[in-house]
Amino acid sequence: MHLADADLTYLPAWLAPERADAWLAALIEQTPWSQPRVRVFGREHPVPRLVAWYGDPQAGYRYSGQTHQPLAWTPLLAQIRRAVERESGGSFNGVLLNLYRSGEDAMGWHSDDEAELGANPLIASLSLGAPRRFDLRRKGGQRIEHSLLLEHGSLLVMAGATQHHWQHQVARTRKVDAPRLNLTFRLIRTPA
Ligand SMILES: O=C(O)CCC(=O)C(=O)O
Ligand SMILES: [Mn+2]
Repeated sequence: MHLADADLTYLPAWLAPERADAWLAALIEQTPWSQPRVRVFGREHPVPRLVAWYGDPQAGYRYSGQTHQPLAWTPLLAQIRRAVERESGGSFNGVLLNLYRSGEDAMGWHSDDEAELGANPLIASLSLGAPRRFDLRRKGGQRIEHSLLLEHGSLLVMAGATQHHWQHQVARTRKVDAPRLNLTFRLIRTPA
């Protein structure tokens, strides 16, 4: 797929379905989920999903307006990290887990352009569970210019200047009532 000023590689069946099923079940069950609260226009709301941040001890990361100290890599997450590094050619010191419990859970428009990630971050995103639509629009734009259906066991690699020019979202939908787990592997260059 070609999108100007973006560098996206989508591998739909990166994992065999049985392996994807096993990882999904184990990760949902092993993870100490939390639901941060964010201030939007002066009012506090819980984010519409559950999250966990894992990483090397120094990989503090700021998201949803708070600094998060990493949980220690589990054997399973360390194994997944190695597989994702081999595939993407990147090296990562943290992974953000987002659990969308149903189509009611979502993530609003943003770019992964936090200063801690440096310029042109490589981000590898593993999706497990219910397929959800991943939309892209230009920064400063309103129109969705491209959408990908992120399937069970798929890997999406975002590289180059993608985060500089584009925003992404996972919108709410009434069409999905099953959970989806997304893992985004990141390299924190200057810890928060
Ligand atoms: O759930 C997804 O596919 C996207 C997650 C995401 O954009 C993020 O964690 O920054
Ligand atoms: Mn993102």
